[in-house]
Amino acid sequence: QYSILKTKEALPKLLTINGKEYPTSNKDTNVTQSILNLTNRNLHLNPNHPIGILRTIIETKLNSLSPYKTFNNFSPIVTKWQNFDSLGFPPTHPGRSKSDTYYINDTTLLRTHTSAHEIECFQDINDDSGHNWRGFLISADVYRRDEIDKTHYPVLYQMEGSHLWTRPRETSNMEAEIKSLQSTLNEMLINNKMTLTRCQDEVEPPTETRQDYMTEQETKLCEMHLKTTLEIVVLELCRLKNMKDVKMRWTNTTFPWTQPSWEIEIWWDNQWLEICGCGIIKQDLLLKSDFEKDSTIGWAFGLGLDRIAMLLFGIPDIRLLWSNDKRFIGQFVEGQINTFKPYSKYPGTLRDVAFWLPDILQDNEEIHENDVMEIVRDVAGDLVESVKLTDEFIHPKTHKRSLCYRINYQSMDRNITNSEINSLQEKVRNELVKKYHVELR
Ligand code: FA5
Ligand code: MG
Repeated sequence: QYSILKTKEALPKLLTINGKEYPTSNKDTNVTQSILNLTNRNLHLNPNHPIGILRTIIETKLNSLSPYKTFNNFSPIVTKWQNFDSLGFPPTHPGRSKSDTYYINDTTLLRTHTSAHEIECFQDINDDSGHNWRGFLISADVYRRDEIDKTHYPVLYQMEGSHLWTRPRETSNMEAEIKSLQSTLNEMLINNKMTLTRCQDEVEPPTETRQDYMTEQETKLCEMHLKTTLEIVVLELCRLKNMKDVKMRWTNTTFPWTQPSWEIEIWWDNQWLEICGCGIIKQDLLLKSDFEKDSTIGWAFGLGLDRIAMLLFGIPDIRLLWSNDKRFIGQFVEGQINTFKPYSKYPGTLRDVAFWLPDILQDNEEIHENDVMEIVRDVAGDLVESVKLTDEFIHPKTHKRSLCYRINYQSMDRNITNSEINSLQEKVRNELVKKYHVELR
């Protein structure tokens, strides 16, 4: 699908990505083939992957509050203008550097955040006037040059959201909308017996002043609407994780295209974890998106999905999110926040044990799968990965019942030798006879 791009020396004149050709340059091109190979994984669109599950949960919650148009299929290749200039990043901003960003050439790059699509989404909902969209949601993979370890990966997933009000038609209703959001939040707390503590940062950076084109009242209402909406999202995630006492804080920060701006941190495992940046959209960006001067106000946020997914699903290593191993992907189901069960990277060895049940166990007194499991656990301890019933039948003449169990012997941290497995299997067989008087086959 992609043209070969192995080393700087082998850099082709043109790079073909998803059927489109991009000129390269030795000076600017720093994207590698292994990074390009990640651009078509679309974990956020996989309904049974933690990233996809999380994306759906948040999208569903937000759409229950207001109609947001969703955009989940943007190409990761954007212009420097989309990613930086249009948002007001100064020419010297460190995020632009080749050490932080994957460039395809001087003008084209892999987006470093979903904010790169804000303008086209604003334009889209502006044109789509038949619908009463109140804003948009974008989910996508974003690329940042970084090391690879347990918590860092060159790709992460973000969800961007925005909410707009047209003056004065919609702004006149802001107070009522906020009241409604606040009662939704309070109901969530009461119905789920949860508490929400908003903490204060010790050294709070100064609050940015409001924009001139907005009144103090509008700025306050926009802030309250934004914060209540995102608190509802945080509560929803904690509710699904069965967390009762939620601690979070809002910190002042800056982004080139919002004013004022904030970050959300949540208290998790005894530390503050930053999950989201947000703020009130600068009028300049709305003007670039073809809204009429002074016609519109609104907020935007950008939420990091990977860190939240790792916490909610108990995933210890960010690289697991990119695994194709069935033992990983097979653990997650749409709409559920299952806790990840670690598996061994050493291969397992399957052994079957088949036996006839004694007469007294033919009908009522069953051997439960858990009983077999317990015997195996007793004998093999942590060297057993799973025990499954694989066959069961009744002999037509003797009416005896036969069961076959398949045991997967597997260690988390070493290879187990065959003779070791043989001796464990022998013990399991002996125990079954001793405990349940089965007749081994
Ligand atoms: C942004 O990317 C802004 N585009 C967010 C924004 C949108 C602000 C709209 C205002 C309006 P930031 O670089 O802080 O901001 O990233 C946002 C979130 O992405 C972070 O809070 C974090 O949850 C996640 N994130 C960022 N970098 C990483 C990383 N290296 N690993 C994991 N998550 C990350
Ligand atoms: Mg940040």
